[in-house]
Amino acid sequence: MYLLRNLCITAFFGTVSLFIVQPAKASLITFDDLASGQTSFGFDGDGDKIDDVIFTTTNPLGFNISGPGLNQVFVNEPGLEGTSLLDPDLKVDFLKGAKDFLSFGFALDSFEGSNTFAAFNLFDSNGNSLASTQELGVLGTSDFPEGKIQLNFSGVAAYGTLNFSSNFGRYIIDNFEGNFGSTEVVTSVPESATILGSGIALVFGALFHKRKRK
Ligand SMILES: [Ca+2]
Ligand SMILES: [Ca+2]
Ligand SMILES: [Ca+2]
Repeated sequence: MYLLRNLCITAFFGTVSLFIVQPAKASLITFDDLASGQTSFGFDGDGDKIDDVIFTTTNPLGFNISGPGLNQVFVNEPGLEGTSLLDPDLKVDFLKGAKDFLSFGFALDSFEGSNTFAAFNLFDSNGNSLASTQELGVLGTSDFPEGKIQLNFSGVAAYGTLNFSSNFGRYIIDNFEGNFGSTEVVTSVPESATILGSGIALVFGALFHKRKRK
């Protein structure tokens, strides 16, 4: 009887801890395995060999991996570098959707000014606009204007377009962060909760055992 009750309590607390879902943790795309000349770059967050996020350009010359060089605030080369002469210059598809927020750093081959900016537009699967933002590049610790785009939104984003404007026609982005629906949401058994559950079960079990003996 004692053993059965103890087992039931252990099972109960074990089940409770199983349903604790860890908070969403964002994924970071570093572009460290991008090769120069590619016209698309895929990110496979969950390692199932199917890309979850794909960046593409219509420029047949493709991307480069290095831009302004040392001392950048928001870019750690390699990054994704390309022409800013198109509109948009870059498209990003979220094959499993993106949620809550997206952010990335950028640098522009340009002087500072009102024509030195990065713009980001986000759409759902029906092509409806979810959110958009535009940031001026400003001189920091490198020789090139830089900035960081941060876009918070509700709903599920299917794709985004990026447009850059710079005097000398080039941009670079890096550290593209977001919840892409692949590796971020993890349902698991947090160790501390399981240990706590087992501990409580043991204490309860011991109490029942004592009472029965009395
Ligand atoms: Ca990088
Ligand atoms: Ca995948
Ligand atoms: Ca452009």
